[in-house]
Amino acid sequence: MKLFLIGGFLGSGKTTAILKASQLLESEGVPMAVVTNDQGDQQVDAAFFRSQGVQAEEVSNGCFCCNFDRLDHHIGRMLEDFNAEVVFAESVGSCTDLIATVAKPMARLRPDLRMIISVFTDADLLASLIEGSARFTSDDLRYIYKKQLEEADILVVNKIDLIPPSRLELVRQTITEEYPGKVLLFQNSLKDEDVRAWLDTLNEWPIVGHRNSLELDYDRYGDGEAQLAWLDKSLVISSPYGEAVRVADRIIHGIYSSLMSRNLAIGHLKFFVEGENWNKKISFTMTDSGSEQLSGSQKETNLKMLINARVQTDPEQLTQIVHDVLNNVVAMYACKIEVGRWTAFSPAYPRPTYRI
Ligand SMILES: Nc1nc2c(ncn2[C@@H]2O[C@H](COP(=O)(O)OP(=O)(O)O)[C@@H](O)[C@H]2O)c(=O)[nH]1
Ligand SMILES: [Mg+2]
Repeated sequence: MKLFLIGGFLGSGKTTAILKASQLLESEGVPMAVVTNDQGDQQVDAAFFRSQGVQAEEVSNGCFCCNFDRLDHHIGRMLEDFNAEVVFAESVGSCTDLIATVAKPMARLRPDLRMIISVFTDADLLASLIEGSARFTSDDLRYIYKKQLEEADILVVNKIDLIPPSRLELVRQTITEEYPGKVLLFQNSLKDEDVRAWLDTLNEWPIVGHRNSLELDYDRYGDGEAQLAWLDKSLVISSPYGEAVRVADRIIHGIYSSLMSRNLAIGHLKFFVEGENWNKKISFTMTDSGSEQLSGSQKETNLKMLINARVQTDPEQLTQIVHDVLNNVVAMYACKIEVGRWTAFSPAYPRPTYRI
């Protein structure tokens, strides 16, 4: 079996690329599965993969490194119950140190597994970081970002469709200088051909005998992680007049606008919305313009919504922002919003199960 470990910052396009790769593998009859991973236990990515017919399990409440046994349990099940030939494991976007805490322990435990680490980076965000204009100002977050890139077997510069060739060239030059010897792919993960090329590179990858663990300052890593508060929340929206889609759009764009107006850097803000016969994932990252919408015209009286947010603030402010938006929307529309399970917290100091 092949284990494709996928790292890279929040919103860099990991889920998008994995989904397209899954569809390509499915069309070839290759049994595959995905393990998602995030700080909370209600994950938009897992719900989204399942809604697309992909076999998906989740490792919750912290990154793979701190929940290694859960990751291994899922991989074991995918091998035994499902005969998976390929498993994609998508790590938390603020996580690093995958070689020491995931790849090496896994290689000891499962020596027959072929493992390859792809790290995704958003071309626009990387160009902004190089140019000094990125929205996240924290040195600790930049530190995590750079450390993630250092671990890549394959470094995927993603979303190349969103920046002009001159900025892409700047990215190419900088990466080639700073990370010599890495295999670089320039990719638009919305395009079949590009994801096909990534899959081909993964499939042809030689078995890696040894990787160097990162030299990592865990205090800086822990500080960076903690600066991005996590929130997950499930809602049920009921509108007797069939306006639930419009209400959902107001919630989505209300939260986004509120974060932007306070100048809070969005790591990733994701919504998974389910109607009677349809569902949609809406996603905002540090680099996009927030224009994505639910298709507004259909009438629905009930919708389910799952919110995942990772934002550079504290959990209290994040909770308050979401709470205020929900109250405003209820005051504006004749609707009911039932809040189900939710959590909000600053991720704890990373304490890996193993570190080799
Ligand atoms: N234009 C463009 N958008 C992309 C590309 N890859 C991902 N996206 C978008 O970027 C956002 C975040 O993607 P996602 O896969 O959820 O990122 P993840 O957090 O790394 O898993 C989504 O809105 C995607 O549609 C790409 O290559 N080009
Ligand atoms: Mg994802």
